[in-house]
Amino acid sequence: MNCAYNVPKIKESFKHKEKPYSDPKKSSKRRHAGTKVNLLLLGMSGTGKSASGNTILGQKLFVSRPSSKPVTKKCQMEETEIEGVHLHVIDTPDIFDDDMKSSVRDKHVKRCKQLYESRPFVFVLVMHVSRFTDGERDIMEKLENAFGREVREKTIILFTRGDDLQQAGMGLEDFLHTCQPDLKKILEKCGNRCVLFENHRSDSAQVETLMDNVIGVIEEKQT
Ligand SMILES: Nc1nc2c(ncn2[C@@H]2O[C@H](COP(=O)(O)OP(=O)(O)O)[C@@H](O)[C@H]2O)c(=O)[nH]1
Ligand SMILES: [Mg+2]
Repeated sequence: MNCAYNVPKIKESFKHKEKPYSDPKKSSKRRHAGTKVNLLLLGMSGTGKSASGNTILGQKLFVSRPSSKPVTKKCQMEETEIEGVHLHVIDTPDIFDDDMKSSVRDKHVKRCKQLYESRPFVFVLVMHVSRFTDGERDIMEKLENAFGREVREKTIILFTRGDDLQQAGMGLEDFLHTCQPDLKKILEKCGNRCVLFENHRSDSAQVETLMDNVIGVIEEKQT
């Protein structure tokens, strides 16, 4: 009897004391509505930079196709708005290509800087989930040489071909636990910020996860 009598009382006090639940991610996103961000897609040829750009944009604006030769020859910028954040997505050629003349590389790096430096920016280093090449072992050093030491605080690693993992019955966590020590070091240098994309799927959750990381980088910069 007592119990039955007390129930409404407890509920009433709960109602007055507790604040309505607020998802911290959602309120952080609301705070960033109207923010302008440049995303620079970087990585080796064929890793899926252009395809990932198209997934972020929600439309095929960058040329992406299988090829033994680089397909993207120059920087291209497109824009979109996601959850109120105004994004400039910048696709790039493979500026880490050892066959590229240093004068050509310098020209691309200069162009990238012109495109991204006007607003808060985030680097997205695109890597193929099941292919880690020799050229990628020192990719952070190459990035730092080109763009400066702040790349460490501003880089998110985006692994493509998420379906390869799924077909092997693995998730991103399993992959990260079992990956090569050199890849682990790269991840550590980027604060372990990474996301998994499958560009053959138009799944908005992968873009949302990327946006959570982008906002994380921008907020760290402000504090
Ligand atoms: N299965 C699969 N293929 C992908 C994915 N991302 C890119 N590709 C393919 O990989 C090839 C190279 O992609 P592209 O975007 O041109 O690479 P980029 O040279 O880094 O710009 C294309 O045939 C894409 O369709 C992915 O997530 N899954
Ligand atoms: Mg490309």
